Amino acid sequence: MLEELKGKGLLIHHWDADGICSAKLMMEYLGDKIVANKTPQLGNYYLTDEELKEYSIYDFVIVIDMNLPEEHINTLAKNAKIMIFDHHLGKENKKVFHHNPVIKSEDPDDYPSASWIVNDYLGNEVNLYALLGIVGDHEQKIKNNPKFWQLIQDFCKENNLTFEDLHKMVYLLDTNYKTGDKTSVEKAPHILLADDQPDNILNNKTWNENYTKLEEEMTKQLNMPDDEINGTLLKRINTTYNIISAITRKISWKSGKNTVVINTGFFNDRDQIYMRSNKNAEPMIMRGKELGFKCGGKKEVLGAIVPKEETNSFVNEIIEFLK
Ligand SMILES: [Mn+2]
Repeated sequence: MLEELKGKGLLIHHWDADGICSAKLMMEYLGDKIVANKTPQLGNYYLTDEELKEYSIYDFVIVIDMNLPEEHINTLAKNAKIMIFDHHLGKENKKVFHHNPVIKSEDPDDYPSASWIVNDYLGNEVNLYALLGIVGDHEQKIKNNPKFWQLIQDFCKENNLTFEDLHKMVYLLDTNYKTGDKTSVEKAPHILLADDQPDNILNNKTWNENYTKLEEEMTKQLNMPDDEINGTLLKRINTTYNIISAITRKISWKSGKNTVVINTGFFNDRDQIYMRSNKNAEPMIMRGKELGFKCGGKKEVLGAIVPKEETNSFVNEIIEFLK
């Protein structure tokens, strides 16, 4: 399939470490056939009208680690050949090449990241970038996945790295989106392509400076009190940093409880809502979409962008759902 791609290609990827590492792998494989790589406006799991227009000039578009709305994919497909590589929940789009084992009823534990799916599809051996995507999406939790935990340990041993080194690398890659810097996210795969050594990530000056700033903000937000309603931890934050998913993870993994976080500070007109649950989040994701929100997620995760006046009622529904 990839061999048949002709002309000028655009790569659209998620802004996190998994998206960046997947992009690096795909750009390495396709070389100068990819003339541009873009991430959506940070926080948007969709494309704006301007982006859709701007992206209509390419011969092919590859979308990685993002479940963009079906109608946006279909719009892009009017002018270009589309290939999607993803592991988020959603509906299969049969009109385009849609490589997502998770929506084809495969076990998500066997496909822990987009980077793994892409690397496997490309026929590459296990490498740093395939694994960084996994560590980025699962962090410490990957230790509960015997197959991949073994692979990671073997890789670390062979390459004189520790799991903590990998964890630090993904954290550094994630600083690009957490500080709200879209251009830096788009530059990151090029930085990885230019130098394949782990130290290229670990010693990156800007990413390390970001890291310090973000640690301070995370600590500040985590120290604010949470509420608990019917066994669900609820936290309201007001920050311009895109750290809602990191905050939600920290709280839910530490407590083992269902967690809902609301950030009122990222968008002017809308709130970010994030949930981590101990049960399958899919019905709630569908409900969010039904209500017309930008909403998506994975087995145990929901992320939504909600008009401010609808935040409370949606949060109440989530808490009811989790009860
Ligand atoms: Mn991912």
